[in-house]
Amino acid sequence: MATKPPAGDPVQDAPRVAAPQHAAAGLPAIAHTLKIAQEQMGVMRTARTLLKVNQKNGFDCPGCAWPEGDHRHTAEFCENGAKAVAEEATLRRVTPEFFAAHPVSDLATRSGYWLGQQGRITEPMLLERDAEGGAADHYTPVSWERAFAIIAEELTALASPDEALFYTSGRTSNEAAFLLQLFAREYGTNNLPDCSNMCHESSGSALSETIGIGKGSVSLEDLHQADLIIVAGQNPGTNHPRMLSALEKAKAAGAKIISVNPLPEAGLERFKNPQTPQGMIRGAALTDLFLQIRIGGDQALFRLLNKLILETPGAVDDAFVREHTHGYDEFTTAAKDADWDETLAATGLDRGHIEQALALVLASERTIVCWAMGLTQHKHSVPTIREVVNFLLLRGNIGRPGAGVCPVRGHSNVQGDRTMGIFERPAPAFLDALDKEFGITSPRHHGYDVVRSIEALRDGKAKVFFAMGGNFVAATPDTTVTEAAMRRARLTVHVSTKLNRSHAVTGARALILPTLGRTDKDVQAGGRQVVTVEDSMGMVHASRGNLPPASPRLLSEPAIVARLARATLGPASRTPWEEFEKDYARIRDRIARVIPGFEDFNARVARPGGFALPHAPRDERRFPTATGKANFTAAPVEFPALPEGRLLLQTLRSHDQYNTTIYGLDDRYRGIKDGRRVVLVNARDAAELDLADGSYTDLVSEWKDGVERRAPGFRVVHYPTARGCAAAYYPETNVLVPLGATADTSNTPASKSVVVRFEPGRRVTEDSRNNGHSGHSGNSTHTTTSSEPGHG
Ligand SMILES: Nc1nc2c(c(=O)[nH]1)N[C@H]1C(S)=C(S)[C@@H](COP(=O)(O)OP(=O)(O)OC[C@H]3O[C@@H](n4cnc5c(=O)[nH]c(N)nc54)[C@H](O)[C@@H]3O)O[C@H]1N2
Ligand SMILES: Nc1nc2c(c(=O)[nH]1)N[C@H]1C(S)=C(S)[C@@H](COP(=O)(O)OP(=O)(O)OC[C@H]3O[C@@H](n4cnc5c(=O)[nH]c(N)nc54)[C@H](O)[C@@H]3O)O[C@H]1N2
Ligand SMILES: [Mo]
Repeated sequence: MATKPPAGDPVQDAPRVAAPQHAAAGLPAIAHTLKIAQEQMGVMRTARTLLKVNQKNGFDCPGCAWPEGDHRHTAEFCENGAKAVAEEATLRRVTPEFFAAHPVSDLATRSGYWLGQQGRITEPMLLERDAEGGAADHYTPVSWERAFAIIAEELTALASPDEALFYTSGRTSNEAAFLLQLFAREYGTNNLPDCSNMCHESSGSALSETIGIGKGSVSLEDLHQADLIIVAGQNPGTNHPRMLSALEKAKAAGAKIISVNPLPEAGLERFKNPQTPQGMIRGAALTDLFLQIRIGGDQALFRLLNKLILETPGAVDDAFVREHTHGYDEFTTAAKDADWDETLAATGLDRGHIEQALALVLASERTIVCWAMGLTQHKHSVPTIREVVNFLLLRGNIGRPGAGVCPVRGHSNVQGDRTMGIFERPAPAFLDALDKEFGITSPRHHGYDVVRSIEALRDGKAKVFFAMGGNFVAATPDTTVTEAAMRRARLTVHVSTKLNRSHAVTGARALILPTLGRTDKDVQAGGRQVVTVEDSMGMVHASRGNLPPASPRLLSEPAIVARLARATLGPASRTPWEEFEKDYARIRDRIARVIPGFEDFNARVARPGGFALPHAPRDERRFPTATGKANFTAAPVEFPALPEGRLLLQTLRSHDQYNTTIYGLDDRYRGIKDGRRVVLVNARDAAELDLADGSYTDLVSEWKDGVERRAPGFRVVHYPTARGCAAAYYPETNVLVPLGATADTSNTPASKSVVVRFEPGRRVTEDSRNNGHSGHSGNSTHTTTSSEPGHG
């Protein structure tokens, strides 16, 4: 049975490159899925597990947050969902013997791919400074009791609760998330940074201000009914594959699709639906109009479209504007200034394309705009998304069937975690309800988000770091700075399923707390448990794992928080933590009493398919903003400036990764095989910059702080990206993203628009990776990529 991890740690910068593909899914997707799944799980478990994904009595796919819909196929096929499941349900194990054989100094030289391939963690592990105060080099097994005692000891020793940080990655269930934020607040801090800070925070910021709720306003049914769907800054073929079925269905009903992207993404070009015979062979063309935009040009594009709509007689929905909106005059004044030349420069598009887009927009009665990281991770992301809202408001495209805003979320429960109160800037009304229910006094001052957490660690203001999932040091920007900051902590704790880079970059003491994943059966004193999640469209439903847990020594996430709370808060806490651990229905009872929309939670989530959370703009065209109306906004148009000889680098996902989890070394749709250290550059830019295809280059980022950040040894690939733009995979390129380069208002790292220059480089070989690595120089010249040590 092929469940052994690969022996070596392959060098990742010598890929084979072929032409990019023009269609997604189809037979190769099935073949590739079965290969990866069987390597990890064997044949039987593959069949048993994959049949349960997203079924009404099964578990919620840990892949993405795309909704399931009512008519689920048996095994709605999704290649990358299957890979996410295989990664978790693997039969490989990381045992105490593994840690005895691999000191932390060894783990620190390994790639993220190698670490993840080792399997599920089976026991709580502790790394502790030795008697002389030096750092120990091995994790050793520790009892759960001792682990909680250590965390409690460190937390109670802090001068202030605000010296502790509680990070959440978006796979955490509603129940665990609710307990974690309750514990943090009862303990005394709002320091609840989460992956959302790096992800859709810009969407949340822009939407709450303009429509009054930071979530999307469409259902799956709306997508099926739309006349026009604009997909901007998103690669669904890889990151939300089930969305392609929805787009296919919309097309079949007559919808048009515009895709706005610097890259021609295969999934948006053509979808070969493996569910239907004709889909497998021919597939459906999806995109009607491809706007190959320059990175960061979207605000300018939407602003000009808005001006053109305003100039078209009868194009504005006057009644909607009058009745439901605020700020129209100021907005129209700003929009009138939109300028063709400036827009063409900002977007790199030609006039004809924009006119075609306008024609499709004017012909549509029901328009939806979908977006993801291509819009959220720029300095001007919040005004960009506000401009998208202006665009939809103009023609009344919010709060009626087939129309609306559709930020497509990433992690499977990232939206639910926020609903549960994982937020460093909670609303006072939320805290009031929490305090009333539990008889506690939550702190009212804001906590740290992700970037501010790193700064606090760096500056010695935060000393204990606790992560509910995720891979903090690899996912965050400015790797060299971040890793040095993390090493200053007194204690770092990771609740994890799999090994990752963050376990090798630790504070003075470090704990790994192994936990159940979505696929694992969860049995507590009160019987078999289910958890709940919220998808990208505000549907809440149950998730029930069915596999025997990876080890008998795992605790569930709710159990970990409950025990941590008891150890830390002691008998003074009146919260019934023990009851919560025994029976998650008791947690849901409390959620029902604290969070609006969850009334009668247990009964409603027991229904197949769950229930929809209320959404005032969608349901009743009511906009709970400061003005009581939907707000037009009028920000100045911005776009990134590009100095001579530089390109704008976006850091994105390959087809074989889930964020920092690397499933494999291929990016099939983009024609890349066996390697990740590649940089995609337009052939004409490459000619000007003297970057031959197949040559090796160092990427050097330029930022106003004057610090030089370098990621060495990338293979140049000539690729049909927009002019002036380049693309390379994250997390290897996070070393290039300055900590201070964030979006205005949302503070999201601007990881999609990094100004880089190119210097001749060399392939990183097996030897150079094991010698040349200095993990945390922290001084003015950063010359290593410490997130993928050795590959840099
Ligand atoms: N298999 C798989 N699924 C995933 C994930 C994964 O890693 N693997 N990650 C999950 C998570 S947490 C998230 S947030 C989502 C991420 O989903 P995506 O946002 O689709 O992920 P990225 O790979 O970052 O792709 C960004 C897209 O935006 C485009 N883009 C970049 N800059 C611009 C720009 O300035 N303007 C426009 N219009 N387009 C631009 C890029 O070319 C690319 O197509 O996926 C989720 N699902
Ligand atoms: N340069 C650049 N940086 C980025 C991005 C980018 O596009 N470019 N994207 C950003 C985005 S959108 C996001 S969301 C973040 C992602 O940031 P994170 O969410 O922190 O990172 P992941 O790689 O998703 O976390 C993977 C780890 O989660 C753990 N895990 C998996 N399942 C479970 C579970 O069920 N329970 C627990 N407790 N742990 C589990 C495993 O140990 C695994 O190693 O990265 C951000 N960083
Ligand atoms: Mo994300």
